[in-house]
Amino acid sequence: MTNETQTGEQIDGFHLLIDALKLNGLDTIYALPGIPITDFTRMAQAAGIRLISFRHEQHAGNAAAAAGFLTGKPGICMTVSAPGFLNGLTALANATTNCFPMILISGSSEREIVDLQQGDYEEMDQLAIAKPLCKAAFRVLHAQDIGVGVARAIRSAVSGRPGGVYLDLPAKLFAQTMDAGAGKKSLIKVVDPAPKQIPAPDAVQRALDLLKGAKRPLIVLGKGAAYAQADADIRALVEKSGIPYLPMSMAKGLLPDTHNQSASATRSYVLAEADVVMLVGARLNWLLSHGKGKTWGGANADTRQFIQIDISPTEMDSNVPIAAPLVGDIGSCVSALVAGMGAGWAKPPTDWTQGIAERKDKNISKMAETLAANPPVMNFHSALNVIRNAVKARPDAIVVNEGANTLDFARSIVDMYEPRKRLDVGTWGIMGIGMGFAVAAAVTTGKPVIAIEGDSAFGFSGMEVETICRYNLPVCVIVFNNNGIYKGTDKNPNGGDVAPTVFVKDARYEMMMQAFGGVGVRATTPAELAKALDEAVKSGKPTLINAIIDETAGTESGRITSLNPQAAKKK
Ligand code: FYN
Ligand code: ADP
Ligand code: MG
Repeated sequence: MTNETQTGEQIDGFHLLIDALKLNGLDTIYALPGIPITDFTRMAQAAGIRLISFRHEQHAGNAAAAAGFLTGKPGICMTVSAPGFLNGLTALANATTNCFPMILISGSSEREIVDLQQGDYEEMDQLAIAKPLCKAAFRVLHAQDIGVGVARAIRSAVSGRPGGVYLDLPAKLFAQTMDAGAGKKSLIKVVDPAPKQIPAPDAVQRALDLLKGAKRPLIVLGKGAAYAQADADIRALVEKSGIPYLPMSMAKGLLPDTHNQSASATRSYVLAEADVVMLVGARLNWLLSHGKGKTWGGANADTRQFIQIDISPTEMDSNVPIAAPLVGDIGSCVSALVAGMGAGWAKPPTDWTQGIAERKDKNISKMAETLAANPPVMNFHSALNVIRNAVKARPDAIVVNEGANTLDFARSIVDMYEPRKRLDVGTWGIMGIGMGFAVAAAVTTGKPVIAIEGDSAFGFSGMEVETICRYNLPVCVIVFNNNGIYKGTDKNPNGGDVAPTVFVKDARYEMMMQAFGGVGVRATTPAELAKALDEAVKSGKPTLINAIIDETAGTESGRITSLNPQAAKKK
């Protein structure tokens, strides 16, 4: 602070924070007002920041996380202290697990009282609690440090492996004042927040050598590849190499699911048979059976080799040995591979690609038959067929998807055509992301959003339909209503209370949207569903379609029955 910067005018913590966010292009806050941030939300809105106010902090946090994934800038969530902070923390932990950049800013109680445990209003040592659940956590005590705090939060969220950051702001900080000129000078515009990380040339060559020798190569694209926004380079890698690829669920649409090199429709076969597998922004976690076991059995179980592209060096060898680790940002790694492939790159042997094509065609025809059937009571397939057609007609629409069967069936039935158009339960398989993700998708893109929700999954965030109506967002929620978790037919052997997985029969979910001025439709046939969805997408009006699904149609735990030992035994 030098004398020349002194202006005589004062600026407070509220405005320093607003200016620090604006200076870094962070123009939207997903929040829930209350002590001590109520005034902040008003002032931020008055200063031109878009303030999206939620009914529960977890959904505001999920919205910030999805905004981070879609834009590559940290999504900002703001909550009150203690319970509000804890509600937001679930979303922060989930964002970190999924490698989505977000910043949770929480107001907190005064340090002097909290540290002596003297019983302050909403007393809690929030920083200590947040630390193990996020990538980085900071507290700002002095107004002149707000600029540094925001800068550190931004860099921590988006550089290297993206993730969630916690920023603790005690109530007193907001009202602190300092000289306005010095305050302005204390703010930092972060230069190059997510610097490129160029892979080492020998690592690129090692990967190329391994790929070149492969007889049955496979590329697995994960949501890190979608996040990287290196769409053209990834397409070039796939098409120039001629290697079949498998998209993880949120990488669907990076190349259109109808691409002739997609091996989605014969997933089990390619995982079991591939001899060299190149992972691009996908971890070998439970979703890929940790790279071993039955899923990865087949002819090459003992000799299979992995190439892994990831920005995090410590991801390598996390489950199985990685023969060719390629550490760097996906854009740089993939473009280096494409350059290194040169002109005379030989496509994979045709017995591999032909074998895949045949199996895939067979499975796709089988699926087409199932989708064409129109059973007397609507089921997952006949309802999802309608959504499949709607997304084909509007490939720019964003699909949000959660549930068990509703998730699993939608993943394979609803083809995606464009990158970053599918948001789902992610790495944890978490329920409750639905309405938060839908709000962020609509707010950040302005595109139609189609939220495909199991009736159970919808319940976690259902109250946010009011938020959707309040901001008049182009979101169409489709509740797959089969009267319960997995299905609606469980019985309590003793009579009395209903079984734990069963809900109120024929619940009128559509009336929830009507209650707040949106459109609500009850659909019992594919034709009714198609009409309502078409109108929703065309009008952009907040809509909830209560799609009545055969209550006997689901299976316990969907496609992950193996993780539910009791259900697996019953099967
Ligand atoms: C896929 N398939 C298709 C198609 N797409 N057949 C025909 N046409 C098309 N377009 C086939 C594919 O080859 C598989 O058959 C099968 O359909 C399922 O494909 P999917 O969904 O890609 O694969 P799978 O085995 O379910 O994937 C494993 C998984 C996935 C772990 C990645 O289940 C997943 O993402 N699960 C998340 C679950 C979750 O989080 N649930 C929330 C908690 S629910 P085969 O090749 O014959 O195998 C709490 O209960
Ligand atoms: P999926 O669930 O789709 O398989 P994961 O979340 O398991 O995907 O994996 C995403 C991976 O992508 C993480 O290991 C993360 O470090 C990595 N990643 C994220 N962004 C980038 C990037 N820009 N460059 C390289 N790797 C990235
Ligand atoms: Mg259900």
